[in-house]
Amino acid sequence: MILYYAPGGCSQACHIALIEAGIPHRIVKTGRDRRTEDGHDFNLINPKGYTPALDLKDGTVLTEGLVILTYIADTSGKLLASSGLARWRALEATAFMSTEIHRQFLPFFRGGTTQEKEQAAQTLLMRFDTISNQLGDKPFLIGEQMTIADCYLFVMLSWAVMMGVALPRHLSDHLARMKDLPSVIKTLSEEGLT
Ligand SMILES: N[C@@H](CCC(=O)N[C@@H](CS)C(=O)NCC(=O)O)C(=O)O
Repeated sequence: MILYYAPGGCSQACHIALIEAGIPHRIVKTGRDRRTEDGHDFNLINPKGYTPALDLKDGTVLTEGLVILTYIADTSGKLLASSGLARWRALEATAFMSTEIHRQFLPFFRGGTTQEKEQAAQTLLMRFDTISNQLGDKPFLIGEQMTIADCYLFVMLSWAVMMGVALPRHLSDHLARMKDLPSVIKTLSEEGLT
């Protein structure tokens, strides 16, 4: 498989998941100019123009982080329960992050006004509070095992720290735990972020 990614972007959740799941893959960096590091027009690979995109080896390309993460989990049998409430809670949390949290960072990444950033930071505090209550003292969001929700959460928490958004203690602890995982260390190193 080939993961098209942007260093430190939301694609990082898929990168962590691929490594954690042990799926053979390679990664291809994609620039803001929509060129891949190996010289291709990324718009021809994913006409939506954004990362992540996952080439399933036969030229079939999957997009949307939530779907790619679910595909990685279902293909590997790791990072997501195959049935039952734990599966739906993990998907629920991942959807919450991909829709309700991710977009709140837009004013920070796209040169929003101070007022827009302050408003977004307020909403982020509320959203992170919800996730923090769900996490509590558990090692991972859904329980004892890491799931795709933790991969996504890692990226959202990293962005929050980068943008100076204060995190509840449970979430800063979660971020610190994730940073120590071999899969996360490898991901950051491969993305040139260490
Ligand atoms: N709906 C997409 C959004 C992906 C997305 O926002 N990707 C960002 C990086 S975090 C990107 O590539 N932005 C570049 C652009 O939109 O031109 C998903 O959930 O995967």
